[in-house]
Amino acid sequence: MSVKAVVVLKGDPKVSGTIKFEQKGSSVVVTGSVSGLTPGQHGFHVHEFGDNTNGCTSAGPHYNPFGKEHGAPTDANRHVGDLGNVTAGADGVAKVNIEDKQLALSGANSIIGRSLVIHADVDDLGKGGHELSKTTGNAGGRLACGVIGVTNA
Ligand SMILES: [Cu+2]
Ligand SMILES: [Zn+2]
Repeated sequence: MSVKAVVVLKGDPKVSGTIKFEQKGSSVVVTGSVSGLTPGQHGFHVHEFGDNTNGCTSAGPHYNPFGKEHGAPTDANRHVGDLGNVTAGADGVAKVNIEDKQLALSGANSIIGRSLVIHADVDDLGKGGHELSKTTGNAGGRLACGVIGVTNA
C-alpha cells in the first residue's frame, strides 16, 4: 500500500486549508484547497522542518536535500520543496492539484514530518531578479503552515 499524508494549514486566522499527498507511480499527487486568500498567486512550498514552535518561521528554509537553487517545479535546478504557486480565485479559494516527480513520501528524502507553507505573495520561481529570488522566490510572508503527517484517509 502506498503512503498517504495530510497537512492542515494554520496561521493567519482568515486562512485555512487541508492538503493531501499520495504516491501515484513515480509521482506524488498533491490535492486539496486553501481558503481565505487574496485573489491571485501564492507561493507554495515544502519547508525543511516540521516545527511550528514559533509559528511558520520555525519551518525553516525550503526543503533542499540536494543543495540546489530555488526554481520552478518544472526546473531540474530547484529545491525539492518548490511547488511553485497556487492561484486563488475571486472567492479567495485556491484549488490545488499538483503532480510532482521530486517529492517523496518514503525513503531518505521523505517530506513526512516537514512543513507545507503557503505565502502571502507570488513565488517568482527564481527568475524575478530580486536578491531573494534564488532562495525563496521572494514569496513574502508565511500565511499558514502545517506539519505533513501520515494518514490512512
Ligand atoms: Cu515557502
Ligand atoms: Zn525553493
